[in-house]
Amino acid sequence: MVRSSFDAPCLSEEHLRWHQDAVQRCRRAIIQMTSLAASGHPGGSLSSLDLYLVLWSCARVEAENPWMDGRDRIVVSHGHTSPGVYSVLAEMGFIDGEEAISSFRSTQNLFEGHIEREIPGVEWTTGNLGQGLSAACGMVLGERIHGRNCSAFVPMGDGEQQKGQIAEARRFVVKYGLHEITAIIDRNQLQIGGETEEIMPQQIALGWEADGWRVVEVDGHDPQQIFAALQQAKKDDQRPWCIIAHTVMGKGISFMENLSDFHGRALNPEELARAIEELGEDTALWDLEPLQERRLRRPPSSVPSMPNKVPALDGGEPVTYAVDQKTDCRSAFGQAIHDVARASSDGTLSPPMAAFDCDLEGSVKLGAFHKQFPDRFFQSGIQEHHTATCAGALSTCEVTTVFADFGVFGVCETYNQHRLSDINHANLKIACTHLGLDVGEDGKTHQCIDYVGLLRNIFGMRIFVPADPNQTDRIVRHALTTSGMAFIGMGRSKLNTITDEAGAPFFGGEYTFTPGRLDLIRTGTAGMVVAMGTPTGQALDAVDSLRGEGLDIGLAHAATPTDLDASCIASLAQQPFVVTVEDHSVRTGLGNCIAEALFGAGTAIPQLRIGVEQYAPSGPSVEVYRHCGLDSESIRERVQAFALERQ
Ligand SMILES: Cc1ncc(C[n+]2csc(CCOP(=O)(O)OP(=O)(O)O)c2C)c(N)n1
Repeated sequence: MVRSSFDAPCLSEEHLRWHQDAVQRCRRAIIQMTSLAASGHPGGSLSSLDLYLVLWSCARVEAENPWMDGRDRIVVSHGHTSPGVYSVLAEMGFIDGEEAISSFRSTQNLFEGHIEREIPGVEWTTGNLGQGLSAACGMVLGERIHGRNCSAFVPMGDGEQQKGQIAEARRFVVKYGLHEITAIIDRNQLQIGGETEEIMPQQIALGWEADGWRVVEVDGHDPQQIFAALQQAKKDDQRPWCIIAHTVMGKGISFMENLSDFHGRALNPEELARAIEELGEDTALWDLEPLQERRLRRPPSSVPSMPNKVPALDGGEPVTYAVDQKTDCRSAFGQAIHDVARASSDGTLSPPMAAFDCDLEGSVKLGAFHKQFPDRFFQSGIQEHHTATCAGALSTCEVTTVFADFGVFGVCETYNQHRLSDINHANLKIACTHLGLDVGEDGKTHQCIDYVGLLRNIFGMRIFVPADPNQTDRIVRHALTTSGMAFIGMGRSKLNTITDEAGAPFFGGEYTFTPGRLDLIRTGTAGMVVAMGTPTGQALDAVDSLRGEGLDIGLAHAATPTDLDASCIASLAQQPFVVTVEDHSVRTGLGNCIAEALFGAGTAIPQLRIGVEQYAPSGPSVEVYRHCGLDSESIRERVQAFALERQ
């Protein structure tokens, strides 16, 4: 293997000779890998191959130390070119080539169909096209926050350029002067369905230039040209560069060249024999059998994986909002994140934290954080897809990162970005306001009534839904100081403080937030109301009124609806019935979670689900809740009727 650096004047003769030999070995590996797996994407792997070889042999990355701080980041955005990436990583000593070839696309190993961040040398799991540039932005910000410098290179497909998130990301790069980033487009003119210009005409160069990038075009199979463009891009500290590399799909195997058919198809046995011949090798010596045998034997993976680093933050002192101090959960969130940031700052240094906003700063209450830590606040505009990915990637760089937005944009609009961030072991905190029906007069377009149903599919996501500002304060401090993905959901309105039977703040003072626990606000034996989030105050009024009439109903709050303690469920199962109250779709929210948990515990008690049954109209929140039967009087009536039916 020959290595160089972008500080060298050009690629040496020795490097060029090695490159030509290495290209052949990698082509061989790509063909072997995809043929053994009988699937995969050889076409784009072959067209991107020269780019990958120049990048991995010249960037500041080390096979011996693949996760070193301050390394350059090679973020391959068109993750389907995994055979090309794996072949080059093997060539550069990051991974064992035989293991990659024999286990490609098999369940025993990490060499998946699309590149995985777990593989040394791979920075971000991609495959959902359009997200790589955003991820690179997060990584470069992460290095900057830690006072280090790196370059980031983002190879992408040309069909991929159709994806809108890329335009969002390139504007962000220019706004924040992230000139460390260089985009490299594999312009092979083809995508799955044929010619890129036929599938969707696009002015690739003009688009990038219009957003402030310097665009250059190179022969994507000439290593010296690729090197020169990358070197100049790296030197330019004024503008980011986009290198359009003209390539040939299927490069190096004549009958595969310029055919979109080979975008995502492995060779059949006859084609394989022809390819071997073209690679100048003896078919008889090209024995796939040992590799096939190894594939079937399924030896365990020997691949070490990227360590997860999470900063230790100081949660600070919890705040208690008094009973007469009516406020909204989002303000409590704004106060708590600011508190944690202050408690975690080291003298004049900002904390290892960051917050992203999409043009809703005042509404999502990031003002205080922004004011005190302007270098940690990122105004990303109405570009939620980019923001979600960028924030997710930054959160993997030892920076606790908050993405604050309205529920409907921060969850519904960006679900797939969060899913990919979770797959990438992100540590993102998604703080959503204007959740449920509590959006003011904005109406059904803005009512996020499906967040539990959506987010519970994301295996690493913890879902936190506070009942009032006091619980919001505790939950925000908990989410920021514990690792992993977390969602905090809050409404818009000022809420009454939830009180205990003595009239003191229930979630204040000595209260500590414990995930999984059902917080028992009122004990009772005639049935239990379990509420979630904003309507909890209404449920409390309803329950207190029924208790005043002699019906001994209890009230619990489920702040972690998808993760309920077995012991809490066991005591709930002792009740004659349960009524769930939520401003979430009744089809997929708290009611479902409780029903599942009870069923899982082997109990079935009668259940009434009060929730949102249809898209709701515009109107002041109080009226919208009444319209949907989620005001205290409607809840009281339905609980009473349900109790009576069971007597
Ligand atoms: C968001 C998203 N939509 C669709 C796909 C399915 N898909 C995989 S590759 C591909 C075509 C990509 O074309 P291009 O970027 O030109 O890559 P190449 O054909 O050169 O390998 C599509 C549509 C995807 N992976 N991600």
